[in-house]
Amino acid sequence: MPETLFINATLARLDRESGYGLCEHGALLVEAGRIAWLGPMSDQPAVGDAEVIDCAGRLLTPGLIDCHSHLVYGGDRADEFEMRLEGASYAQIAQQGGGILATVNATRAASEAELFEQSLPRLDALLAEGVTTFEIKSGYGLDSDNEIKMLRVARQLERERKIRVQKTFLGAHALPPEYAGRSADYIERVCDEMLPRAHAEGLVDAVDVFIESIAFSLEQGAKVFDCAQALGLPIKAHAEQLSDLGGAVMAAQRGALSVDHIEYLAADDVARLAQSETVAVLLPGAFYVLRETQLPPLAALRQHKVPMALGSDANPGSSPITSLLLVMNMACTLFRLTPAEALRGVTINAARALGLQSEIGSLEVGKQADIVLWNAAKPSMLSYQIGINPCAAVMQAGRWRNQAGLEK
Ligand code: DI6
Ligand code: FE
Repeated sequence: MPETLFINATLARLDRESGYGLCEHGALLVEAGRIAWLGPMSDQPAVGDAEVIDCAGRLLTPGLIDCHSHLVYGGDRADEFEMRLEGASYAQIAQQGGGILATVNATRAASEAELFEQSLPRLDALLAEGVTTFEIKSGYGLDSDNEIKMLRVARQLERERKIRVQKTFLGAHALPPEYAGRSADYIERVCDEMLPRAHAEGLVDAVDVFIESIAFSLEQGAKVFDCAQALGLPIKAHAEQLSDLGGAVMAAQRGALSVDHIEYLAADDVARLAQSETVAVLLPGAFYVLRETQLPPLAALRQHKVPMALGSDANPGSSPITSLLLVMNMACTLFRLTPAEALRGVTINAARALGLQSEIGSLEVGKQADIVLWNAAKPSMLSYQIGINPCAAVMQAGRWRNQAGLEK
């Protein structure tokens, strides 16, 4: 693999406790798929026959990381969107077979090939904005075969596009219709059959549970975590999205990688999160689409230095969004994150939320060379603009993935 030397770059290294870690007039050397050196051009080491990329002052960041998505699913829910705007209530839509269960039906009905074909454009939209690592959850199959089918599609997307996909088992996302009124039985099935089978196929990097009044209880969540941890798998939780059931603290006390949504997390509980390494994953896309008004406890998260990450939450119901740049903008506008917090949220802190911080998420010597060159001179541009894609070129593990905007 040839060496690549970037020169005249504005490096956002994301290598410190806060801020961008900017280095202007910087250079960065890639060797054997890893970052071999970076720093001011004035200190640049001599290199042999490396490919030299003159960035002309433009910005280089680590590859973006979408640490929370449900982008593998069948069908869409545009009709429901339309019905709601024409005055139908959520309950009416549910009675007509809408909501999560509509997506469960469409996902179950789709073959693996159809699911792949439907999911690829969503993945490609995120890829085009410089995303190099994805997390993709199951959770619309809700039985062994269909959960495994979803995770196989996630693996196939990873292989097809030569990206990194972390696969998360979310069997406890909703109660399938055949278990109506028998949620304890379903959780037993998740623990005794569905999760062990998916894990045996090597399809599970982490286990997530939707702990919510409309989904599973705190005790049921804890039970699934017991099973996950007995298999040696990391855990994470959808928690405190619509109400405060204590899911985030319970998950953090068990060493969860992340707790996600957390709009209803009490500020007083944030100190308890800070006692673990758990990352707070904020999902402004769902907040926007559901027109929520309860903000996550941002002041407390900052005060206790809980790392904050951002995800697309790409899903057909509450977040039909496949733009991580738009999510960064929403995080700034709706949650009042600073642009530096937003960029950290889709790089180093997103890496932490996936347990991959020693490998990706910042520009540091030894890390995998996942690098984006932007048609922008400063990092605030990434959060500021809506509807333009400034991604010029993407390198993944030292190989060019998209170099359309690259001038050599
Ligand atoms: N929280 C959400 O907002 C989505 N899932 C979840 O756990 C909703 C998913 C959907 O409506 O399809
Ligand atoms: Fe989600």
